[in-house]
Amino acid sequence: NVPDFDDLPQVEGMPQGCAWGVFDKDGKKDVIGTLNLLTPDVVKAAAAEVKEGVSVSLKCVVLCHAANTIERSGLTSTSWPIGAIKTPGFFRKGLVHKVMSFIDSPLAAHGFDDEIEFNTQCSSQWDSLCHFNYQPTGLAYNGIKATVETLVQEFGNEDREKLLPTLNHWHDRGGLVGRGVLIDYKAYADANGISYDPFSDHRITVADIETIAKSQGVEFRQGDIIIVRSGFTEALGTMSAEEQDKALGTHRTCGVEGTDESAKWFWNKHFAAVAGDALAFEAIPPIIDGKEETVAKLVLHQWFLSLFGLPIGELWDLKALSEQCAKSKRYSFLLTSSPLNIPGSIGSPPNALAIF
Ligand code: UVW
Repeated sequence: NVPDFDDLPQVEGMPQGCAWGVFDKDGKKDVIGTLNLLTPDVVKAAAAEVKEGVSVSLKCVVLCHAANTIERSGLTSTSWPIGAIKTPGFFRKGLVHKVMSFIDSPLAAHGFDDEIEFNTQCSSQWDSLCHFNYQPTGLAYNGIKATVETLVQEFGNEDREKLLPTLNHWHDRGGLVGRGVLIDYKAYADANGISYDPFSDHRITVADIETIAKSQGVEFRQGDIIIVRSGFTEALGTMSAEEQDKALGTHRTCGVEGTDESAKWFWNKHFAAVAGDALAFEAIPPIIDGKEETVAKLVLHQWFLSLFGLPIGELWDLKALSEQCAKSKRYSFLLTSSPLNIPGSIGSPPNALAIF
C-alpha cells in the first residue's frame, strides 16, 4: 500500500509529498522508484490486455545533427526514422551515424559495421530519476547527491553505482512491463474544435485528462503507465529541418500543466510511469505565481523524477498507437519497454511496444 501525497512521511528538509524512502527495502536504498508498483499481479492483469495479437511500436525518434559520414537530416518523418529531426532542443547534440566497410580493414571482406553517437535526451526517451533534480538542493531521487563529479566518480565503483537511480537498474527487474493507458488529447481536441499550436505553452490540465479518460472508458489502476498524446511530435514531423530548428528554438511547447496540484494528482493515481509525445511531457515555459519561468523551474520534472521517483517518457511517437486504439475501441494495452543497458545511464531510447 502506497501512501497518498498528504500521508507520505515527512522527509527532513523536503516538502510534503517527497516519497524518498517509501520503496526502500531491507535497509537498502531504492533506485527504481514507482517501477516498484509493477508487481507480478499488476503485470499479470496487464497481460490480459492482449486480445488481438497486434503489436505497435512507439517508434524511436532520434534527432539528428551533423551526420559524420551519412547525411541523415531531412528524411521523411512520417514514420519517424532515425534522423527525423535535425537539431535537438535544449542545445543538445544530435545523432552521428558512421558506416564502416570491412573492405578497408584487416578483414578485407565485403560487409559493414556502423557506429552511432547521440545524446540520450535528444530523441524518444526515458528520463531516469537523476536526469533533473530538485533545484533548491540539487538532490536527485532518494537524496542522491548528483553532480557530474559524483556521478562520474561512482561509475565503475560497483557499490556506489548500486545507489544511483539510473536506467540500467530496470534490467535487474526485467525491464518495464505493465498496462499502458493512452490519453488521446489530440483526438479529443480535434473532435471538439479545440485548436492550439503545439509550439505554444498550450496546457493540458488534469481536468482534461479526467474528461478524456471518462470519454474513452478508461479507469486508472495503480501501476498504470499513463501516456498523453498532444500531437507535438506529429507537428514536428510535418516541418522542414529549418522550421524544426526555429520551432524548437523558441522553447515553448504544449504539454501537461505543471502545477503542484497536478503533481499531487499524478502521485495519488499511483502510476508506475508517465510518458507522452511532447518535448518535456509538461508545458514549457513553467508558470509559477502567474509568472513565466525558465526551464530550471520545471515543476513536474522536479516532483516526478526527484521527489516521487516517477520516470518520464518524452517525444514518443504516438500516431500509430492512437490509430490502433481507435480501431480497437480501447485505450489500454500491454506496454513493454527495455531501455539501453548501460551502467550509469541517465536517459535512454525507450524501445517501447504496445500490444493489443
Ligand atoms: C530537460 O531536461 C530540461 O528537459 P527534458 O527532460 O524534456 O529533456
